[in-house]
Amino acid sequence: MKMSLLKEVPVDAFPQDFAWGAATAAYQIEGCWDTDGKGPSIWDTFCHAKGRVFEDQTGDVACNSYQLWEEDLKCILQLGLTHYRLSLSWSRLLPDGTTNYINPKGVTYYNKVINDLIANAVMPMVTLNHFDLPQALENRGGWKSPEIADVFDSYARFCFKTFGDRVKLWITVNEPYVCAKHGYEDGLFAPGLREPGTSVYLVGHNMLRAHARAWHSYNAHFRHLQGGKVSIALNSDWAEPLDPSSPEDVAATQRYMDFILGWFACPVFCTGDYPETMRTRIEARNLELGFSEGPRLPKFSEDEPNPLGTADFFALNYYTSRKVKDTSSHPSELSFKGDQGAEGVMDPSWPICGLSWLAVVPERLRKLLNYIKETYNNPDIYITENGFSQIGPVELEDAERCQFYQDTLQEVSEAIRDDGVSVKGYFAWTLMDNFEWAEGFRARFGLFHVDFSTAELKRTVYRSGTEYAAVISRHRTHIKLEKT
Ligand code: GBH
Repeated sequence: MKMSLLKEVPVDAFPQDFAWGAATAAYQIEGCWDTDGKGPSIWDTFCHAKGRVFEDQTGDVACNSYQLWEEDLKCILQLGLTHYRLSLSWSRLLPDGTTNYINPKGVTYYNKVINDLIANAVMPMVTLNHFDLPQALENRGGWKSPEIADVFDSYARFCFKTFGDRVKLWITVNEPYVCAKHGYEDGLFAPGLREPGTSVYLVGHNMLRAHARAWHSYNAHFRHLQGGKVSIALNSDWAEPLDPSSPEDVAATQRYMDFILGWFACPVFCTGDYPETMRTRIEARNLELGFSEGPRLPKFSEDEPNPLGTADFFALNYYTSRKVKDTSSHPSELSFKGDQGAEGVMDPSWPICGLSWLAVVPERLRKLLNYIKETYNNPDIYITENGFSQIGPVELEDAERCQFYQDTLQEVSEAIRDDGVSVKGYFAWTLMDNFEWAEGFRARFGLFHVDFSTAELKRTVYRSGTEYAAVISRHRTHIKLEKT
């Protein structure tokens, strides 16, 4: 018997109904990009355009989960997950993005996934949109167009109506920050636009409007029948000042957090508007740069539901942290970074796992959880993503990732037990190696390895998967003992 690397996770610190999960996203796993009536999404277009993704790889096949769902289910059961987070491909259900035409094969597929999960006592958490906007909607302006809120709301209602008798945990959109910043500011993600300092805020705004509309629809028409919960998944780094004795760095650190997390969390959980720091900085920069075409950071209209109060829990995606230095007086062009006036750097002592942006600092997760508790009025928190990537030769004996999960779950347990943070669940990113967006298949985050070199796409558990399963199983045993 090998020594267990996760044996020290104090399972007794986790509540009995804690959600032990893993997460995936449709475009990253499903493949069958044009099978059975699926319409294209912006990620299909983006990958097919060449030059955008590592080695021009695509999600055309990915893990082929559209055909191999039962293999995924085996992985889920082998881990003993209590929850599984998946996303729906909007254009598989609604090929042109609207409810004018519903693709019955898409409905059948997700019904099977959801029913199989429930038959095995695994609770689904379903994300309505994880980056893969229908291309037909992009052609009408996509997230930049104000009408998207209405179209998204119709899609959301359709999903609540179709799947909501069984799905009780919903995420409207995944990571509006990443979608807006990488999709419209840097062009790293679909739709690949580089429109610095303008579209990013418009897209973020319309995502918030769309989310708020969908939450209100659920609240008014479905909650009393279905009794579920709806939120929006927000990614955030943890930030701390590079020089703690510099008031400029301290202020920049707050701005850094405000421009990532506060941008969305403040409207939803705090004030119903963007953080004051964002408004102030952006207005000051408009004057400085002589920019006069509109407010850039839009205002929430009185004529539609405000985002305040439109989340039934806090959904956090956490990966990494930064030390922040003030750059507010550096000259710069119109851009999000320039507005933020803060630069995040890595501490040279922090180890990097795989991807260059991913410094491994699990202990900062506890700080971020406490920050959320203090700043956003002690919400119930689900960690909807967190993980560790591998690059280079495949190592099924992924001791470093095991250590990462050990350290992370230790931090979560302390946040719960010692700090009183209401953490309700943890979703490892990700169930299995998959299409890591612009990085293609070279970065592997899975608890299962997927062999992309043959058509079988065989799933094999990593050591970390086995160890995560052991933690979940120990928690189950602990609950049984407590009950007797
Ligand atoms: C999440 O996105 C996604 O929800 C998930 O689908 C994804 O697989 C997972 O995280 C792992 O990445 O510093 O210029 O190199 C996170 C998206 C993309 C955010 C890369 C940070 C760094 C770009 N991340 N980005 S750069």
